[in-house]
Amino acid sequence: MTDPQGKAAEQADRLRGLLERYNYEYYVLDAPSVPDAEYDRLFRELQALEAQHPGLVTSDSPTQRVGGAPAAGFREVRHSQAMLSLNNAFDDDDVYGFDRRAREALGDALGEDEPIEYSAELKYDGLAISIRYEDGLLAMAATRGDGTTGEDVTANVRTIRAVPLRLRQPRDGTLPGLLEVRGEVLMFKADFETMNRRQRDAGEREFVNPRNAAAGALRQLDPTITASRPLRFFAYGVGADDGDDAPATHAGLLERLAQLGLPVGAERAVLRGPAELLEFYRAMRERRPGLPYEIDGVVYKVNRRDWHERIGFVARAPRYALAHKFPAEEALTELLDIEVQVGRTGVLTPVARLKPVFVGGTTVSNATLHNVDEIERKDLMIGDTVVVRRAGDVIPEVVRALPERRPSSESAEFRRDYRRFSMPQTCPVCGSAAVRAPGESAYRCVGGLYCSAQRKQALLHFAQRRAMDIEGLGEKLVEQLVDADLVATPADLYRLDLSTLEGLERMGEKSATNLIAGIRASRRTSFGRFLFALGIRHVGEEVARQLAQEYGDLDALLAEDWDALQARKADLQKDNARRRQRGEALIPVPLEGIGPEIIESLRRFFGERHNLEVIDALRALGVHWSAPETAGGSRLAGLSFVLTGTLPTMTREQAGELIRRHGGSVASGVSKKTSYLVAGEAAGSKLERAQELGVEILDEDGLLALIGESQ
Ligand code: 9MJ
Repeated sequence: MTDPQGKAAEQADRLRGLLERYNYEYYVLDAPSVPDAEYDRLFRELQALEAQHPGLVTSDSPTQRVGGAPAAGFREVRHSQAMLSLNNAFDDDDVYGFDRRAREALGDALGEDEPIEYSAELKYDGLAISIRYEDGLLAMAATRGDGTTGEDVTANVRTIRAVPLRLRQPRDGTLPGLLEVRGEVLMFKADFETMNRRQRDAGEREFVNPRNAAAGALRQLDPTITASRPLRFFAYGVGADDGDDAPATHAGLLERLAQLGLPVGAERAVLRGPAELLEFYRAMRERRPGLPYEIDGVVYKVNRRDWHERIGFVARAPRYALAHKFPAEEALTELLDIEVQVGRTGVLTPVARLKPVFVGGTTVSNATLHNVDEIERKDLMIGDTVVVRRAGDVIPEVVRALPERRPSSESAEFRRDYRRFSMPQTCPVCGSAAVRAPGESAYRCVGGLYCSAQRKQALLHFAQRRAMDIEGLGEKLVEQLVDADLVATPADLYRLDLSTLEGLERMGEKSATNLIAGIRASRRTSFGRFLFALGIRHVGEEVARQLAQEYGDLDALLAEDWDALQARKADLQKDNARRRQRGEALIPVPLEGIGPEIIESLRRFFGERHNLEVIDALRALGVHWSAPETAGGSRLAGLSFVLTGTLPTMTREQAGELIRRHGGSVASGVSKKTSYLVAGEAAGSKLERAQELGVEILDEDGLLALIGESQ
């Protein structure tokens, strides 16, 4: 072809093909092959070309997702096949009952001991829609509505890039003449956060959760607004379908939808019998917090589609499918009071006392409020009705208040039951001043170890498993020991005797003997653990380990001139900056990664006579360490590990210790620098991240083999 029009048509075709392919890779395969900027560049090129040659514009061109003027309202549409709702299950019994009823309905079709095969998938927390494709082209999209009649939201759904405007030609098979795809429109958590940040920056109202944001976006009369909201789509079923290759199973149907270029969730499985369904449910409940989108449960569907009719319906819900819901992560309750807790480093933390409420699978009666700024930002009043959230294993938190539930501020009720919180000027435990350092949001009690709350927390920190690992020394006991003035510093623990302990509440001879043994056993430790146990501000496990490795022993650390070290580091860093510019080799900086804040904290801690006395006393009472940190050799030197999931024979702490003993390091998050991810049972988002980055993945045996310890 040589004529310019023909050339332009060819180029427009080529651009559309590329854009469709990149879109498909991004939204359906979840495996983009080009940067977003390249997509945008090609898109603009196509736009320019179509502007020059308006005759070349096709209705399924990627440039035609947003079009048309705002509508006055949505047209009603009748679904050609009803959009079903699902029956819900809330516990194991409901799932067994579902399986039993399906078996009964199937009768002879099923062998006596033959389990029913199910297709299991996630239950996306979004909005159900139906999208009609005619000869492969998106013709109409409608909300579920009441299941029979919904609203025509075609213009809005066309703006969702995850929804193809044209179905892909499947490798084997033909395009159906008519296909109604059913699925869920939703918003990813990260996109929701970004969008809310933008709203906040622009002084606009924030959205409550991704589901509401998605619903709001879909119901916009102006599709350009919908286009600016990051919506996604997952397909999970069909309505009308005149394809000549109708799959025999639901799993096969999902596979066919994916073949046609529709996004289908990757977390799905074919399972046999109710016990396997429950296993799937539990695994997904574990993975829920790490998923990029919100789910409110899982869905089971009898896999054989010809059995669906046999099993039938009850009211409007099929008996061949079941939604097994997770416990709700948010609930409403009453904010009864705000109390102030004192932490190990003296930080005063406001804590909400709540009317007990069942949320996220447990009863919650306390929740963190983080700090005063948060209370102000959320405009909380004691007496308010509040939303409490408990997601996965995270600490329950008060998300927001419902100020619209407050009685009028003039009313007697309001004056009686509602009040604002203010931070006390003094520590509620010891009465010392509570001060707020400039630039910090936290108030801190200046009482130090004079403050019994800080003393208790310091002792618990000292005794914890990852520090001195004193078995049997829990919160209740520390409370008693401090309140009875039996223990003031960690050294006092090693002075306790049997008769003193036996005199305590709920302390028999046996537990007292065990505790004494636990305390004695803790005396043998490692230098790193000991440093961590001291509770020096900013010195966590990893920094403590680094210090232990660098100094080897306590005396070297105590002899350090911190001011001189600080100056030396600063000089070297300046020197290195110059060397880097000139392309010269860099000089290693001591305690790389340990910044001025930590060094200042060390200087203060070891400059305090009282602390040195406690350390001397601990040593005099038999606390000791011998093993250098890399006693096991250095097979893993220079390698960085991340641990996730449950390992078969050791805890993650033990595996970490093992890695470090062989010279490796352990980080908390997966990055390009990670050498290996060690993954156990129920590994979640870290595993996904490692797979994305191509980080090598090991199981426990693999780790042992690497070290050379496997038999
Ligand atoms: C959701 N919400 O993810 C169904 N759903 O199937 C899945 N909803 C459904 N399936 C039949 N995965 C009616 C509704």
